[in-house]
Amino acid sequence: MEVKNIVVVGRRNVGKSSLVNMLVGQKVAIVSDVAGTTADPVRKRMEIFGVGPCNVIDTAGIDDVGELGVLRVEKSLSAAGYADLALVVFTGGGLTEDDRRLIKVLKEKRVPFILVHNQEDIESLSDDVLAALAEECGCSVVRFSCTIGGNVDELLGLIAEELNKLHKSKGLLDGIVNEGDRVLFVCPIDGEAPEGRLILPEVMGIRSVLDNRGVVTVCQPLEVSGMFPMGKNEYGFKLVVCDSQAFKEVASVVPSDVPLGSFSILLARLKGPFEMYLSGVEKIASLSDGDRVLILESCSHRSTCEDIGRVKIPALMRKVTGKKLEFEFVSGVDNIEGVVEDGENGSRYALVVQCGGCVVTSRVIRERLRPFVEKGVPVTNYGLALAYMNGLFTVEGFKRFLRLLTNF
Ligand SMILES: Nc1nc2c(ncn2[C@@H]2O[C@H](COP(=O)(O)OP(=O)(O)O)[C@@H](O)[C@H]2O)c(=O)[nH]1
Ligand SMILES: [Mg+2]
Repeated sequence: MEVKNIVVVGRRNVGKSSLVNMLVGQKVAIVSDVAGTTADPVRKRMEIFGVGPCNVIDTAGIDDVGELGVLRVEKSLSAAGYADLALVVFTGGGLTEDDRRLIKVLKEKRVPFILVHNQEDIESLSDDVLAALAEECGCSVVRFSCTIGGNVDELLGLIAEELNKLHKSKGLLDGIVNEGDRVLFVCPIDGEAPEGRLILPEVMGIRSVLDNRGVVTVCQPLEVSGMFPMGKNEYGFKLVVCDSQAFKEVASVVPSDVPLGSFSILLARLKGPFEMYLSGVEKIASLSDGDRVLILESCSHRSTCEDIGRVKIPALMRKVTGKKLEFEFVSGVDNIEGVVEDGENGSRYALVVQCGGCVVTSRVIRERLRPFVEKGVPVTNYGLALAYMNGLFTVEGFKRFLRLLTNF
């Protein structure tokens, strides 16, 4: 399950750290009346009823000053950019210039936010100002006091509501499968399958078909031919989705007029800028000797993903293009600004390949890719790059599958 990131932002001393402590119910962040106590973003995992696991991230004040202060502000804003939801803490009965600048950044980065007026026990937010702010910012505004407490549950309820808005539009097959549509999932149960269960994308897919009132049939590769008697789509499957490993085997028995794709491509569509990935993947065909390819891994300790990104993709790309390519790797979700800036005109990379991002949110992926996209560097992802290099783009069923994904 995706872990949602909730970032707490605002000026210094408005009670951000106090609020984080209240939310997670323990003292994880240092609270003090000395402005600038919180330096680096501090994250704490918690479970929110109706949402699931969340990281609550405490940040330094966005009005910090001085050489280090400016760096801290940058870190806070960068953390805010990755968030699924921001809690903007403010005090004193209204927004300041700094608060408004922060809100502008959140809007630019399309991060939903809730305004939390803290220290209500010192100065209260008037009804008029509250209504005006809700109107102006298009968000919920909550009165709060960390000293008095009391309405933590109300705030948690609003947080859940906001995060669920986001969540609802996120099924693997949303927009593709409609009521009554039949879908065939091919899930190999081989040595790589986990003991006693299905892998996450398969489960997400089944759930999404059900959410959209479709009908899903699940089988292993050997049984696929039986689903198409006489090589005809007699059961009227709208599409077939299989594990990438089994693609060739399955493609040989599925009629060519049936869209045939893989879970990794569906995941790519859900998790990233899909149209961009699609045009970016074509760059592979025009790579030249000496070109640098950047591989972005969003998780750092997954041996299977690591093998795909560090070994399989570079080897296949060198083989398919026949060019002398250089590969660089960045793992984890660290800031990549240093990597991006390192070029005279534009970027030093000819292509960026992003991993499937199974453990991060789509917002994190988009934010990571944004600097490259802004510099005009083609970006694509593991699933699409592998499909392209394995020749899937010339398979009729796969072409139909891509059309289904982009034309709804
Ligand atoms: N009176 C009052 N003081 C608060 C409230 N929330 C936080 N404080 C105090 O404000 C100061 C700054 O709080 P802190 O959480 O460190 O703020 P941050 O810099 O935004 O993280 C501390 O002395 C807190 O005890 C509140 O609701 N009411
Ligand atoms: Mg603090």
